[in-house]
Amino acid sequence: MELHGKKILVVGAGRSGMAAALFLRQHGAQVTVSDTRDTDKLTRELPILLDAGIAVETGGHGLLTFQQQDAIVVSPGIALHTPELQQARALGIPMLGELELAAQHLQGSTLAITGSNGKTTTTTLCGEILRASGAPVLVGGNIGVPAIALVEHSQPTGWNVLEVSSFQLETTHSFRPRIAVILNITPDHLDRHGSMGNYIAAKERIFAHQTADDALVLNADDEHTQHAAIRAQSRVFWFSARRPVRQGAFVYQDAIVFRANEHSSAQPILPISEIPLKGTHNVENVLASVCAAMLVGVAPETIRAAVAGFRAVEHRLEFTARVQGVDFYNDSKATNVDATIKAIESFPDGLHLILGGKDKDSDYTVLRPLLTERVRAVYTIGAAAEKIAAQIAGAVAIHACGSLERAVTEAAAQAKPGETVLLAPACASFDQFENYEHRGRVFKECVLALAAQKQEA
Ligand code: UMA
Ligand code: ADP
Repeated sequence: MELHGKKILVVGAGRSGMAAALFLRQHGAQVTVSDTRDTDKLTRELPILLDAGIAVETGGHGLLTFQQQDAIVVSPGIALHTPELQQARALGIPMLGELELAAQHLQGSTLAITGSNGKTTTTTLCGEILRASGAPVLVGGNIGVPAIALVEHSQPTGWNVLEVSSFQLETTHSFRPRIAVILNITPDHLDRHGSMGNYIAAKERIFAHQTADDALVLNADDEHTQHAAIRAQSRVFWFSARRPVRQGAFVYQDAIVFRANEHSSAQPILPISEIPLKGTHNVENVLASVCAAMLVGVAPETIRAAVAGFRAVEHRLEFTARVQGVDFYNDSKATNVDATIKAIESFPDGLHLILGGKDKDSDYTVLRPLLTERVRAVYTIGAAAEKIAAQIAGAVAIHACGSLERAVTEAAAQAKPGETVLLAPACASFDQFENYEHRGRVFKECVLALAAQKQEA
């Protein structure tokens, strides 16, 4: 898309919108940014935008603003069915996301990773493995640094490792990663996508423009990614923690091995015992990373060393402290039910589990068998507390706590030495916190305060 002189509206002045607006302006577009936040909530953003010569609409989206544009760049957090965007679509104004814009300008090859869970862990690990191989590597996307902000640093011989979300994929039209990974597809963001079918369709856009020159890495043990293979034009590689695969990465005799094609033998990459992360789900993340790295051409010994040196990303089953024999784990990023299941499965039993927050139209009844098997008590917080309590009633003891602070205190009082207090809330955080990082930080502060208090006593 030619940008010079074009009138382009950027919707949303968050991380994605700010980076897109500045990029577009630098490339000579006439840019307007529209945000529902009021001026007094945009004190950091406004001077940056105005200094760059960007027009700004605050406090809502005006229908007129959306009519007079050559193109509209939509932030990932904004649903496409908002009235202003629907009207613009009816007028035939091209609409794209910041990921699509980035894809049109990034140099080098792209390794893109999506999935309901494990994206950040796998993206970070892939970035570290590729970097260890000596290639110029940039890491960004949904993980935090917008893909468009990577463009100016991207190199023709380099790799762009991108975490991509369903929200970002929904507004792509030509995005074509050389290697695409779908880790898993389990219910998430159904409040935004409306149905599981729409959510899956958005995820599958990661390979929609791939050709036989590209590779697609899929989870052989996930129902939805199994079906996705039928629609792929690219070469499909599989990973499995349970069984050998035709081509791809799998676990064999307690080691991760890679098979380049169905005629070749499996090559050992690293023993499972060297993976420094908890849980089978992290074995899956390592399998996907190994598969992608082998397709890039990284040497097995480089992969092995990079995996061994990897540490859990903050707020993902992160060990916080041991207080009077009780371990505290922060898995604030468990913002959906499947991530909570994986977190519970990472511990044998004796769990005190903090659940709750902003509901995403989730079904918590699926937690019931695991709660009965491994969890001593659940401590509910936030807006979803009543729904959760109703759906898990009878499976486990429930303490209604309201706030995270109270949940930590209550769980600490109930837990015996050798047991574990786990924050893996299965919900978004926005009812009580700025985001999941904020929630994780509050949890850790409460635990550390408790530790200090117990030391004094
Ligand atoms: N806004 C409007 N109109 C609306 C709704 C929102 O103007 O109708 C404005 C808000 O006032 C705010 C801005 O839009 O100023 C927020 O935009 P955004 O929600 O798209 O958030 P960004 O700050 O741009 O961050 C986005 C991603 N956010 C979402 O997808 C919700 C970030 O992923 C991503 O890191 C960032 O771009 C850079 O790529 C976060 C996320 O929660 C971590 N992702 C979801 C997830 O991981 O589950 C998908
Ligand atoms: P994402 O970026 O997709 O949210 P993260 O790596 O940040 O993924 O992990 C999010 C949550 O999901 C954390 O609670 C983490 O413990 C859990 N998790 C990580 N990898 C997986 C996986 N492969 N399958 C299921 N859950 C996972």
